[in-house]
Amino acid sequence: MTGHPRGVTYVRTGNGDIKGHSRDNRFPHSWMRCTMAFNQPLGGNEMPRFAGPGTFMRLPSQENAQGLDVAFVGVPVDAGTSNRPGARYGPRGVRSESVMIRPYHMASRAAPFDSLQAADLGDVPINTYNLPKTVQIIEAFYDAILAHPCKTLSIGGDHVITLPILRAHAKKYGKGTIGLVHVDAHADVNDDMFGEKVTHGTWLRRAVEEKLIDPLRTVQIGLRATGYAADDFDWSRRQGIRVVQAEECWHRSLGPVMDQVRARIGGGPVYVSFDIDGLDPSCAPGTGTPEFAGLTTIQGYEIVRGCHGLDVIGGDLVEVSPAYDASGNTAMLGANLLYEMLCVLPGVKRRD
Ligand SMILES: [Mn+2]
Repeated sequence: MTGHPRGVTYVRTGNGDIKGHSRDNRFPHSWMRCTMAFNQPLGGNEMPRFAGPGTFMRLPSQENAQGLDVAFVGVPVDAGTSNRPGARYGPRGVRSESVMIRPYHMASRAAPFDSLQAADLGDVPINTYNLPKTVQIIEAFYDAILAHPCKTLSIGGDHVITLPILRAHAKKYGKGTIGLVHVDAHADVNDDMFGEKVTHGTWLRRAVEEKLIDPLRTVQIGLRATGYAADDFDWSRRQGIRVVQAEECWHRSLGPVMDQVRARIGGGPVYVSFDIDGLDPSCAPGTGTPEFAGLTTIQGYEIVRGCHGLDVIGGDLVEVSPAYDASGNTAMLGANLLYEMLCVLPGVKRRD
């Protein structure tokens, strides 16, 4: 049962028939799903969690963004990675572990699948032998999605993917207008790596230089550990970016930090880019460039939930590398953070 036309309500009648449908034995418990006007994730009481489709939360898959409010997209790239590889398997790993997530958000009462038409658009068909071409392929893929009134929640892939995604968004929303909430252990503002200008450690510098984002409405949270020079963090500050180093977060709730972030970003479009390595390796070991003394899982949730009320236009969760994720928990955490992003998108209803 995929792709309910928006606005159509299906009602289960006394004899088990579904009004508007002939009886469909494939979905014996379909009453709940069929009262919904929007696509629903396949529930754990309809199909065992370890089975069924391999889409994000087992949502319907769709070929293009027609009729969607939000699309999940996999970007299976790790050619931009500087150390441990494997983020190319991130989309598959995150989708696989997303089966545990239920549609209703208990704490905020957000019911995203009552409010938005969502589907999984599958993966960007990147060229794994050619990073520059891959970056072009990603941008064109997002251009096609953003031609529709549809937002994207992307599953990385290493952090290089955020550059072409932002290039596409800047064409739609305007150069220099997009604010950025960037969670990461690393500033990602190197000028080059091995002479290459587009990598997972340079994308943010390129985004500032190309005026894809507004540095004054950009915040980096979780930066830490070691660098080659003081400039590794100070370059960001010189552009007017607010840098919240990990030490500023230790032993604290990030609620007050997010109050400041919302005040700084204010109105206008904002994109959320969440590198799983912003969290401590005790929470998220399955990643390519881990750094210790990072944010906790709870702080990661506080950051995303703290984006509620902002005009969030999209987001990504990057750098999950399943080969270093023996338990699958890093991928599961990544899936949950994407769900948290979904719940703070404008227009998501909160149940009374
Ligand atoms: Mn990072």
